Amino acid sequence: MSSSRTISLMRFLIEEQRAHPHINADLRLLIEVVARACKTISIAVGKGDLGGLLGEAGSGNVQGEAQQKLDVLSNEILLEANAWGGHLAGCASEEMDDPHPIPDVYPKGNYLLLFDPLDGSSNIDVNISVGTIFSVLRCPDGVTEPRVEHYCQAGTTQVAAGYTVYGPSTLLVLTLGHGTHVFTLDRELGSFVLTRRDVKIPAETREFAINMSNQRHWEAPMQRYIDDLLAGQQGPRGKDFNMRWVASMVADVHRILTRGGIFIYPWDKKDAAKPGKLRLMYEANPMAFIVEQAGGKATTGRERILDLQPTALHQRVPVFLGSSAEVDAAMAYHREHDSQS
Ligand code: P6P
Repeated sequence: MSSSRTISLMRFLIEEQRAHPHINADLRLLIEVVARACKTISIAVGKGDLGGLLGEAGSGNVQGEAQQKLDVLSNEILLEANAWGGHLAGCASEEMDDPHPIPDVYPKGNYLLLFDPLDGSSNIDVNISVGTIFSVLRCPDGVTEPRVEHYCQAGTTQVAAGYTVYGPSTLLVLTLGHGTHVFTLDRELGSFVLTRRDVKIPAETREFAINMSNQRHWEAPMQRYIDDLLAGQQGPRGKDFNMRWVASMVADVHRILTRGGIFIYPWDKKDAAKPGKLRLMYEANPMAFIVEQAGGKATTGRERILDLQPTALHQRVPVFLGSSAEVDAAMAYHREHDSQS
């Protein structure tokens, strides 16, 4: 039950607004609307087979991926929730080729919302945790019909970012630029309650997350880095490592946020034209903001993700993120390789 000790998301946002004036009423409304939409998604995901929403929708998205029914529903829930509030100038989604304008019947606001409505959705049919990832940008002054170029802002310009995990409990992880905080959905109250304030990722780790089946396709420094992790105590790193790979970025990142680790989705030559698998604008950038606010690091293996200047809405990027000392160690392998080539 709620008590004066429990801090709801709404109370947290009001107290953050008092402390940081850039958090205005529209941004507060945006976060609350997205959180409410994620509660609806959590209910739909939680029904599993009983909801008649498992399996493929029979359509594909701009990524060339088959859409799950819940991908389509989650996308629609987020679009509908954010249409009427007057806080957004537009939305962009992994599931839509082009930016989505706010219908003319509603007032427009000063923020741009980008999201992956249901990350890891290929895991839904096997009942593994999935989630929503979102990023908030300011719409450039004077722009009322934002186009792709208005969304293509560096990750350092984000005003907020978050993800949810629809797992044993439903969690909302949020940063507004002043720390990373965790809220747990109290299903009796129907609201998110602050359960961890200002999370910090341990700088060191013995755990890495990567899809090892791609190993033969990685570039040389990546091969050497992982080989040295696998060599354990007898190897150059002088300690044994553990591996985890959920194949849901939200689940892997949340484990890292909670106990440390490094998450890597590097470039591989399976499809050499693609710079990586994960999308910059609504996966890598929001996760990088969240991780950095928790004291971690997020790079491409060579440069800071948040500094990248985007050129396309759905562009992909290699991702190394998590415990700062381990991200530095992985970058050192790439730096040494590059200095010799
Ligand atoms: P793989 C899910 O499709 C996703 O975008 C991320 O959530 C996840 O980390 C990655 O792809 C998994 O990729 O190649 O292991 O299936």
